[in-house]
Amino acid sequence: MNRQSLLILGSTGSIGTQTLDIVRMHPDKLDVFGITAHTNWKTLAEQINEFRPSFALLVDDSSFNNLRESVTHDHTTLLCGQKELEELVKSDDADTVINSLVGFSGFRPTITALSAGKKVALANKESLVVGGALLAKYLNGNYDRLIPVDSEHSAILQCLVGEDIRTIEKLIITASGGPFRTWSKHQIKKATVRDALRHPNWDMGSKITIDSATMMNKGLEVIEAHWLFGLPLDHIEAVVHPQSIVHSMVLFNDGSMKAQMGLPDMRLPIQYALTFPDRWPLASQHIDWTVKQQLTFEPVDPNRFPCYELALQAIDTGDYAPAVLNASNEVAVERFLKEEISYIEISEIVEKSLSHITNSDTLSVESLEAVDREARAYARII
Ligand code: MN3
Repeated sequence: MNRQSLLILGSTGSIGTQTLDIVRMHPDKLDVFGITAHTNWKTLAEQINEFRPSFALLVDDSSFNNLRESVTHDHTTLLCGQKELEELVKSDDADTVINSLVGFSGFRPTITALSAGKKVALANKESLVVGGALLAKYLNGNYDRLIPVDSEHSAILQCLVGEDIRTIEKLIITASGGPFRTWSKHQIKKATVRDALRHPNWDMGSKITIDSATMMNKGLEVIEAHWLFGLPLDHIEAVVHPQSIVHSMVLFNDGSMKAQMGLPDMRLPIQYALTFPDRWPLASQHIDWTVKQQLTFEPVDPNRFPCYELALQAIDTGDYAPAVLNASNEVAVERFLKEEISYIEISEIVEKSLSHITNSDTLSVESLEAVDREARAYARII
Protein backbone atom coordinates (compact mmCIF):
# COMPACT_ATOMS: atom_id res chain seq x y z
CA MET A 1 0.00 0.00 0.00
CA ASN A 2 1.21 3.46 -0.84
CA ARG A 3 1.63 5.73 2.11
CA GLN A 4 -0.81 8.65 2.29
CA SER A 5 1.23 11.75 1.64
CA LEU A 6 0.34 14.71 3.85
CA LEU A 7 0.73 18.44 3.46
CA ILE A 8 0.18 20.02 6.86
CA LEU A 9 -0.69 23.72 6.75
CA GLY A 10 0.04 25.19 10.16
CA SER A 11 2.26 22.33 11.36
CA THR A 12 3.58 24.16 14.44
CA GLY A 13 0.15 24.84 15.95
CA SER A 14 -1.92 22.65 18.24
CA ILE A 15 -3.58 20.58 15.46
CA GLY A 16 -0.38 20.47 13.38
CA THR A 17 1.81 19.08 16.15
CA GLN A 18 -0.85 16.50 17.05
CA THR A 19 -1.07 15.48 13.38
CA LEU A 20 2.67 14.84 13.46
CA ASP A 21 2.15 12.72 16.62
CA ILE A 22 -0.16 10.55 14.55
CA VAL A 23 2.44 10.29 11.79
CA ARG A 24 4.94 9.07 14.44
CA MET A 25 2.49 6.28 15.34
CA HIS A 26 1.84 5.17 11.74
CA PRO A 27 5.08 5.70 9.80
CA ASP A 28 4.17 2.73 7.57
CA LYS A 29 0.94 4.39 6.42
CA LEU A 30 1.61 8.13 6.56
CA ASP A 31 4.30 10.23 4.96
CA VAL A 32 4.95 13.94 5.53
CA PHE A 33 5.25 15.58 2.12
CA GLY A 34 5.20 19.17 3.33
CA ILE A 35 4.80 21.34 6.40
CA THR A 36 4.16 25.07 6.74
CA ALA A 37 4.26 27.61 9.54
CA HIS A 38 3.42 31.28 9.78
CA THR A 39 6.21 32.62 12.04
CA ASN A 40 7.37 29.82 14.34
CA TRP A 41 10.64 28.97 12.53
CA LYS A 42 12.18 27.22 15.57
CA THR A 43 9.52 24.54 15.84
CA LEU A 44 9.36 24.28 12.05
CA ALA A 45 13.12 23.62 11.92
CA GLU A 46 12.81 20.86 14.54
CA GLN A 47 10.01 19.28 12.52
CA ILE A 48 12.06 19.48 9.30
CA ASN A 49 15.00 17.82 11.03
CA GLU A 50 12.83 15.01 12.40
CA PHE A 51 10.43 14.31 9.50
CA ARG A 52 12.58 15.29 6.52
CA PRO A 53 9.62 16.36 4.35
CA SER A 54 10.11 17.17 0.67
CA PHE A 55 9.00 20.77 1.28
CA ALA A 56 8.76 23.15 4.20
CA LEU A 57 7.46 26.69 4.02
CA LEU A 58 7.63 29.69 6.32
CA VAL A 59 5.14 32.44 5.49
CA ASP A 60 7.02 35.16 7.39
CA ASP A 61 10.12 36.04 5.35
CA SER A 62 11.87 37.98 8.14
CA SER A 63 12.90 34.74 9.90
CA PHE A 64 13.68 32.71 6.79
CA ASN A 65 17.44 32.93 7.35
CA ASN A 66 17.06 31.69 10.91
CA LEU A 67 15.14 28.72 9.57
CA ARG A 68 17.71 27.96 6.90
CA GLU A 69 20.55 28.00 9.43
CA SER A 70 18.68 25.63 11.78
CA VAL A 71 18.01 22.87 9.28
CA THR A 72 20.60 20.09 9.54
CA HIS A 73 20.09 18.28 6.22
CA ASP A 74 19.38 19.15 2.58
CA HIS A 75 16.58 16.67 1.97
CA THR A 76 13.95 19.42 2.30
CA THR A 77 13.33 22.27 -0.13
CA LEU A 78 12.73 25.39 1.93
CA LEU A 79 10.18 27.93 0.70
CA CYS A 80 8.96 31.28 1.89
CA GLY A 81 5.85 33.44 1.40
CA GLN A 82 2.09 33.32 0.99
CA LYS A 83 2.12 32.92 -2.80
CA GLU A 84 4.42 29.89 -2.57
CA LEU A 85 2.00 28.36 -0.08
CA GLU A 86 -0.76 28.46 -2.70
CA GLU A 87 1.57 26.74 -5.20
CA LEU A 88 2.58 24.08 -2.69
CA VAL A 89 -1.07 23.25 -2.02
CA LYS A 90 -1.51 22.39 -5.72
CA SER A 91 1.46 20.03 -5.78
CA ASP A 92 0.76 16.66 -7.42
CA ASP A 93 2.61 14.75 -4.75
CA ALA A 94 0.32 15.65 -1.86
CA ASP A 95 -2.71 13.36 -1.36
CA THR A 96 -4.20 15.07 1.65
CA VAL A 97 -4.00 18.67 2.80
CA ILE A 98 -4.50 19.13 6.52
CA ASN A 99 -5.64 22.70 6.85
CA SER A 100 -5.04 23.84 10.41
CA LEU A 101 -4.45 27.49 9.59
CA VAL A 102 -6.06 29.94 11.97
CA GLY A 103 -8.84 32.20 10.77
CA PHE A 104 -9.75 33.53 7.32
CA SER A 105 -6.20 32.99 6.02
CA GLY A 106 -7.16 29.32 5.70
CA PHE A 107 -9.97 29.97 3.23
CA ARG A 108 -8.07 30.33 -0.06
CA PRO A 109 -5.84 27.29 0.54
CA THR A 110 -8.99 25.21 1.14
CA ILE A 111 -10.48 26.28 -2.20
CA THR A 112 -7.14 25.79 -3.98
CA ALA A 113 -6.65 22.30 -2.52
CA LEU A 114 -10.17 21.16 -3.39
CA SER A 115 -10.00 22.47 -6.93
CA ALA A 116 -6.64 20.70 -7.36
CA GLY A 117 -8.43 17.44 -6.48
CA LYS A 118 -6.95 16.99 -3.02
CA LYS A 119 -8.64 15.48 -0.03
CA VAL A 120 -8.86 18.18 2.63
CA ALA A 121 -8.87 17.42 6.34
CA LEU A 122 -10.32 20.68 7.57
CA ALA A 123 -9.46 22.10 10.97
CA ASN A 124 -9.93 25.66 9.68
CA LYS A 125 -13.65 26.13 10.38
CA GLU A 126 -13.52 29.70 9.08
CA SER A 127 -13.24 28.29 5.52
CA LEU A 128 -16.76 26.91 5.80
CA VAL A 129 -18.15 29.75 7.86
CA VAL A 130 -17.09 32.38 5.33
CA GLY A 131 -17.12 30.46 2.08
CA GLY A 132 -19.53 27.58 2.69
CA ALA A 133 -21.63 28.57 -0.32
CA LEU A 134 -18.54 28.35 -2.58
CA LEU A 135 -17.32 25.10 -1.02
CA ALA A 136 -20.73 23.45 -1.25
CA LYS A 137 -20.00 22.03 -4.72
CA TYR A 138 -17.22 19.89 -3.23
CA LEU A 139 -19.54 18.47 -0.59
CA ASN A 140 -21.04 15.59 -2.50
CA GLY A 141 -22.80 13.87 0.39
CA ASN A 142 -20.09 11.21 0.59
CA TYR A 143 -17.91 13.40 2.82
CA ASP A 144 -14.81 12.02 1.12
CA ARG A 145 -13.33 15.29 -0.17
CA LEU A 146 -13.76 17.69 2.72
CA ILE A 147 -13.47 15.91 6.04
CA PRO A 148 -13.93 17.75 9.32
CA VAL A 149 -11.23 17.67 11.97
CA ASP A 150 -13.38 19.63 14.42
CA SER A 151 -14.32 17.15 17.18
CA GLU A 152 -18.07 17.89 17.03
CA HIS A 153 -18.30 17.48 13.26
CA SER A 154 -16.12 14.40 13.36
CA ALA A 155 -18.55 13.01 15.94
CA ILE A 156 -21.51 13.69 13.63
CA LEU A 157 -19.67 12.13 10.69
CA GLN A 158 -19.00 9.01 12.79
CA CYS A 159 -22.71 8.85 13.73
CA LEU A 160 -23.72 9.14 10.07
CA VAL A 161 -21.71 6.22 8.71
CA GLY A 162 -24.23 3.79 7.22
CA GLU A 163 -27.13 6.22 7.58
CA ASP A 164 -29.27 7.94 4.95
CA ILE A 165 -28.92 11.70 5.33
CA ARG A 166 -32.65 12.10 4.62
CA THR A 167 -33.46 10.35 7.90
CA ILE A 168 -31.71 13.00 9.99
CA GLU A 169 -34.05 14.98 12.18
CA LYS A 170 -31.50 17.00 14.09
CA LEU A 171 -27.80 17.49 14.64
CA ILE A 172 -27.05 18.26 18.28
CA ILE A 173 -23.69 19.92 18.74
CA THR A 174 -22.27 19.79 22.23
CA ALA A 175 -20.41 22.70 23.84
CA SER A 176 -18.26 22.62 26.95
CA GLY A 177 -19.67 26.00 27.95
CA GLY A 178 -16.15 27.39 28.37
CA PRO A 179 -14.71 29.05 31.47
CA PHE A 180 -17.72 31.35 32.00
CA ARG A 181 -20.41 28.68 31.97
CA THR A 182 -21.34 29.29 35.61
CA TRP A 183 -20.54 33.02 35.70
CA SER A 184 -23.30 35.63 36.00
CA LYS A 185 -23.73 38.28 33.33
CA HIS A 186 -22.32 40.80 35.78
CA GLN A 187 -19.18 38.70 36.46
CA ILE A 188 -18.63 38.04 32.74
CA LYS A 189 -18.54 41.80 32.11
CA LYS A 190 -15.36 42.01 34.16
CA ALA A 191 -13.66 38.96 32.64
CA THR A 192 -9.93 39.36 31.97
CA VAL A 193 -7.76 37.79 29.25
CA ARG A 194 -6.42 35.35 31.84
CA ASP A 195 -9.95 34.29 32.84
CA ALA A 196 -10.96 33.77 29.22
CA LEU A 197 -7.87 31.71 28.37
CA ARG A 198 -8.59 29.19 31.12
CA HIS A 199 -10.50 26.51 29.18
CA PRO A 200 -11.76 23.66 31.37
CA ASN A 201 -11.37 20.67 29.02
CA TRP A 202 -9.46 21.36 25.83
CA ASP A 203 -5.96 22.67 25.33
CA MET A 204 -6.12 24.75 22.15
CA GLY A 205 -4.72 27.85 20.45
CA SER A 206 -5.57 31.26 21.93
CA LYS A 207 -8.03 32.38 19.19
CA ILE A 208 -10.25 29.31 19.56
CA THR A 209 -9.98 29.40 23.35
CA ILE A 210 -11.39 32.94 23.42
CA ASP A 211 -14.06 31.89 20.90
CA SER A 212 -14.99 29.09 23.33
CA ALA A 213 -15.28 31.56 26.19
CA THR A 214 -17.64 33.82 24.19
CA MET A 215 -19.34 30.75 22.64
CA MET A 216 -18.75 32.33 19.23
CA ASN A 217 -17.00 29.02 18.57
CA LYS A 218 -20.28 27.15 18.93
CA GLY A 219 -22.01 29.60 16.62
CA LEU A 220 -19.26 29.09 14.04
CA GLU A 221 -19.65 25.32 14.47
CA VAL A 222 -23.40 25.47 13.81
CA ILE A 223 -22.60 27.29 10.54
CA GLU A 224 -19.89 24.73 9.79
CA ALA A 225 -22.37 21.86 10.33
CA HIS A 226 -24.98 23.60 8.18
CA TRP A 227 -22.64 23.54 5.18
CA LEU A 228 -20.90 20.22 5.85
CA PHE A 229 -24.06 18.20 6.27
CA GLY A 230 -26.39 20.33 4.12
CA LEU A 231 -29.06 20.87 6.75
CA PRO A 232 -31.06 24.03 7.43
CA LEU A 233 -30.43 25.95 10.63
CA ASP A 234 -33.61 24.75 12.37
CA HIS A 235 -32.29 21.18 12.16
CA ILE A 236 -29.14 22.03 14.10
CA GLU A 237 -28.93 22.91 17.77
CA ALA A 238 -26.27 23.30 20.42
CA VAL A 239 -26.36 22.01 23.98
CA VAL A 240 -23.93 22.68 26.80
CA HIS A 241 -22.25 19.52 28.08
CA PRO A 242 -19.53 20.52 30.55
CA GLN A 243 -17.73 17.15 30.70
CA SER A 244 -16.93 17.13 26.94
CA ILE A 245 -17.42 13.36 26.76
CA VAL A 246 -20.28 13.34 24.25
CA HIS A 247 -18.75 15.10 21.26
CA SER A 248 -22.06 15.50 19.39
CA MET A 249 -25.26 13.63 18.60
CA VAL A 250 -27.64 12.91 15.74
CA LEU A 251 -31.40 12.45 16.14
CA PHE A 252 -33.05 10.33 13.41
CA ASN A 253 -36.65 10.37 12.21
CA ASP A 254 -37.60 7.28 14.22
CA GLY A 255 -36.56 9.01 17.45
CA SER A 256 -33.29 7.09 17.75
CA MET A 257 -30.32 9.13 18.79
CA LYS A 258 -26.66 8.31 18.21
CA ALA A 259 -23.81 9.93 20.10
CA GLN A 260 -20.07 9.70 19.69
CA MET A 261 -18.16 9.70 22.97
CA GLY A 262 -14.63 9.67 24.28
CA LEU A 263 -12.29 11.55 26.55
CA PRO A 264 -11.30 14.89 25.01
CA ASP A 265 -8.34 14.11 22.73
CA MET A 266 -8.02 15.90 19.39
CA ARG A 267 -5.80 13.15 18.01
CA LEU A 268 -8.88 10.99 17.47
CA PRO A 269 -10.76 13.38 15.13
CA ILE A 270 -7.47 14.25 13.38
CA GLN A 271 -6.68 10.60 12.76
CA TYR A 272 -10.26 9.81 11.73
CA ALA A 273 -10.12 12.58 9.12
CA LEU A 274 -7.10 10.80 7.62
CA THR A 275 -8.57 7.28 7.80
CA PHE A 276 -12.30 7.88 7.15
CA PRO A 277 -14.28 5.67 6.68
CA ASP A 278 -11.77 3.25 8.25
CA ARG A 279 -10.43 3.23 11.77
CA TRP A 280 -6.85 2.76 12.90
CA PRO A 281 -5.69 1.97 16.42
CA LEU A 282 -4.84 4.96 18.62
CA ALA A 283 -3.20 4.66 22.03
CA SER A 284 -5.37 6.90 24.18
CA GLN A 285 -7.03 7.16 27.58
CA HIS A 286 -10.51 5.65 27.87
CA ILE A 287 -13.48 6.49 30.08
CA ASP A 288 -13.37 4.37 33.24
CA TRP A 289 -16.88 2.96 33.70
CA THR A 290 -15.92 1.27 36.99
CA VAL A 291 -16.08 4.65 38.72
CA LYS A 292 -19.14 6.86 38.95
CA GLN A 293 -19.48 9.12 35.89
CA GLN A 294 -21.87 11.97 35.52
CA LEU A 295 -22.79 13.42 32.16
CA THR A 296 -24.90 16.57 32.30
CA PHE A 297 -26.54 18.75 29.68
CA GLU A 298 -27.96 22.27 29.85
CA PRO A 299 -29.30 24.76 27.30
CA VAL A 300 -27.12 27.53 25.81
CA ASP A 301 -27.96 30.89 27.42
CA PRO A 302 -27.94 33.49 24.60
CA ASN A 303 -28.37 36.26 27.16
CA ARG A 304 -24.93 35.65 28.66
CA PHE A 305 -23.34 34.57 25.36
CA PRO A 306 -24.52 37.07 22.71
CA CYS A 307 -21.82 35.97 20.23
CA TYR A 308 -23.61 32.65 19.81
CA GLU A 309 -26.80 34.44 18.83
CA LEU A 310 -24.94 36.80 16.47
CA ALA A 311 -23.51 33.82 14.59
CA LEU A 312 -26.96 32.33 14.08
CA GLN A 313 -28.25 35.69 12.87
CA ALA A 314 -25.36 35.95 10.42
CA ILE A 315 -26.06 32.60 8.77
CA ASP A 316 -29.75 33.47 8.67
CA THR A 317 -28.92 36.73 6.85
CA GLY A 318 -26.57 34.79 4.56
CA ASP A 319 -24.44 36.22 1.73
CA TYR A 320 -21.63 38.28 3.25
CA ALA A 321 -22.87 38.37 6.85
CA PRO A 322 -20.87 35.28 7.96
CA ALA A 323 -17.72 36.85 6.43
CA VAL A 324 -18.34 40.07 8.38
CA LEU A 325 -19.06 38.07 11.53
CA ASN A 326 -15.83 36.13 11.17
CA ALA A 327 -13.58 39.06 10.26
CA SER A 328 -14.88 41.38 12.97
CA ASN A 329 -14.64 38.58 15.53
CA GLU A 330 -11.03 37.79 14.56
CA VAL A 331 -10.07 41.45 15.00
CA ALA A 332 -12.05 41.82 18.23
CA VAL A 333 -10.40 38.70 19.71
CA GLU A 334 -6.96 40.02 18.71
CA ARG A 335 -7.71 43.37 20.33
CA PHE A 336 -9.02 41.66 23.47
CA LEU A 337 -5.87 39.51 23.72
CA LYS A 338 -3.81 42.72 23.50
CA GLU A 339 -6.04 44.20 26.23
CA GLU A 340 -7.11 47.04 23.93
CA ILE A 341 -10.78 46.27 24.52
CA SER A 342 -12.79 44.62 27.27
CA TYR A 343 -14.34 41.18 27.00
CA ILE A 344 -17.85 42.50 26.52
CA GLU A 345 -16.73 44.69 23.62
CA ILE A 346 -15.98 41.59 21.53
CA SER A 347 -19.69 40.99 20.91
CA GLU A 348 -20.37 44.72 20.57
CA ILE A 349 -17.78 45.08 17.80
CA VAL A 350 -19.20 42.07 15.96
CA GLU A 351 -22.75 43.37 16.28
CA LYS A 352 -21.85 46.86 15.00
CA SER A 353 -19.86 45.40 12.11
CA LEU A 354 -22.79 43.19 11.07
CA SER A 355 -25.14 46.15 10.86
CA HIS A 356 -22.57 48.46 9.22
CA ILE A 357 -21.10 46.36 6.41
CA THR A 358 -23.10 45.05 3.48
CA ASN A 359 -22.29 44.11 -0.09
CA SER A 360 -24.46 43.26 -3.08
CA ASP A 361 -21.81 41.78 -5.44
CA THR A 362 -22.13 38.18 -6.57
CA LEU A 363 -20.40 35.89 -4.10
CA SER A 364 -16.83 34.97 -5.13
CA VAL A 365 -13.47 34.35 -3.49
CA GLU A 366 -12.44 37.91 -4.42
CA SER A 367 -15.61 39.60 -3.18
CA LEU A 368 -15.41 37.66 0.09
CA GLU A 369 -11.81 38.79 0.49
CA ALA A 370 -12.86 42.40 -0.15
CA VAL A 371 -15.61 42.20 2.48
CA ASP A 372 -13.18 40.54 4.87
CA ARG A 373 -10.74 43.45 4.46
CA GLU A 374 -13.47 46.04 4.89
CA ALA A 375 -14.86 44.38 8.02
CA ARG A 376 -11.38 44.11 9.54
CA ALA A 377 -10.61 47.77 8.91
CA TYR A 378 -13.92 48.77 10.49
CA ALA A 379 -13.51 46.46 13.51
CA ARG A 380 -10.06 47.92 14.17
CA ILE A 381 -11.27 51.48 14.61
CA ILE A 382 -14.59 51.12 16.44
MN1 MN3 B 1 -14.98 22.08 18.10
